[in-house]
Amino acid sequence: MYEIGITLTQYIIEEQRKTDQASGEFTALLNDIAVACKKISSLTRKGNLVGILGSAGSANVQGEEQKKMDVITNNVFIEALQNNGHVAALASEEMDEVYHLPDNKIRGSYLVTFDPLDGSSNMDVNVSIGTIFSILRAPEGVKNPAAEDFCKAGVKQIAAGYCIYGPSTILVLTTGYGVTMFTLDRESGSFILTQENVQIPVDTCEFAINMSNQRFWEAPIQRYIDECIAGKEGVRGVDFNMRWVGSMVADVHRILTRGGIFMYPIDARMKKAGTEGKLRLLYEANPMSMIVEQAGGLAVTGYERILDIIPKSLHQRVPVILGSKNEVERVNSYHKS
Ligand code: P6P
Repeated sequence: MYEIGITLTQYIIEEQRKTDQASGEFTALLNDIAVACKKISSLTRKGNLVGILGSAGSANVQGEEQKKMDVITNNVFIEALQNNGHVAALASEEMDEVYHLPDNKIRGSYLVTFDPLDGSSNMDVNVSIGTIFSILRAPEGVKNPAAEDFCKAGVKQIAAGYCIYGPSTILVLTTGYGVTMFTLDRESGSFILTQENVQIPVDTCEFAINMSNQRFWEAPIQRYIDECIAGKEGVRGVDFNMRWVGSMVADVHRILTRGGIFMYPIDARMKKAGTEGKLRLLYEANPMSMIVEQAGGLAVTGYERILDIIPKSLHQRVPVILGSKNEVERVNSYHKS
C-alpha cells in the first residue's frame, strides 16, 4: 500500500524497487507516457483558443475523419516516446503502419500501441476524451519490429492505462498488480496518487450502449437490454439507468469508479460489412480489458475473453462487453443459451 499523495514518479520508482532485476527502463517509459499525457491535457484545455478543434481534412486507416487533435496528439506521443531509448516501435490508431524510429534513435525493450485521443469528436463539443495505451515487450534484437510483433494476445501486455481529460486529468494505470489512479496537480505539474487497488462493484444497475443501433443487435443483447429497460416490473425486478458518453475512456472510468456494464457488441451491419466490431483490439479493447480485469471486472466479446484473442492485424476490431462481473457473466450466459 502507498500513501495517498505521492507522485507517479515516486510510485513507479517504488514499484521498480520491488523487481530487483528491473533496469529502470520500464520506469522511464511510464514517465515518458505521463509527460505525453500532461502535454495532451494542456492542449485539450486550450481548445479553440489555439485553433486545434475541428477536422484535419484527412482520414485514418479506419476511413474515419481525422480531427486536428488526432494528428497533433499522435505526434506528441511519438515525440515523447522515440527519443529516450525505451521503445523499439510504435503503433497507433492514427497510423496505418507500424511506426519505425528514425535510424539514429536508440531502440528499447518495449512496444507501445496507443489511441492518442479516443473519442476526439467529443472534443468539438467539450465532452471528456482520453488517451489509451498498451505496453508489450519488444522482440529481442529486432531493429524494426513488424506488425506481427504487436499482434500478441492481450494477456501478454506488460502494462496498460489511459488518461482521461475531464474536469480532472486522471492517469489510470495497471502493471498487472491492481489498478491505480493519479490525478494531475497542475500547480506542481505532477500526477498525484489519489486511488489505489481500484475495485469495480460486481453488481450494477447502469448500462452503457448506443441505443440507436438496437435494431441491428443479436438476440442475447436484445434480451439483456430489454430486461434492463423493463426494470422493476420485469424479470430483473429493479430499475436500470443508462449512460453513453460516446467516449470509451469516459464510460470505462465511470465503471471503474461506480460500476456498470459497457457494451459495443457485434451487430448485423458489421457482419454484413465483414467487420468484427467497432472498437479496436490492440489499442482500445486490450488495454481497457486488462484494466477492468485487474479491477475485478470481466471483459468479453460475448463469445470469448478479450485478452485471449490472438490479433490477426494491427487495426482489428472486436465486440466489447466489459464491466461489473455479475452483469458481464449474465450477458455471457445469454450468448450461451
Ligand atoms: P458511437 C469513439 O469514437 C469510440 O471509438 C469510443 O471511444 C466510443 O465508445 C465509441 O467509439 C462511440 O461509438 O457509435 O456511439 O459513436
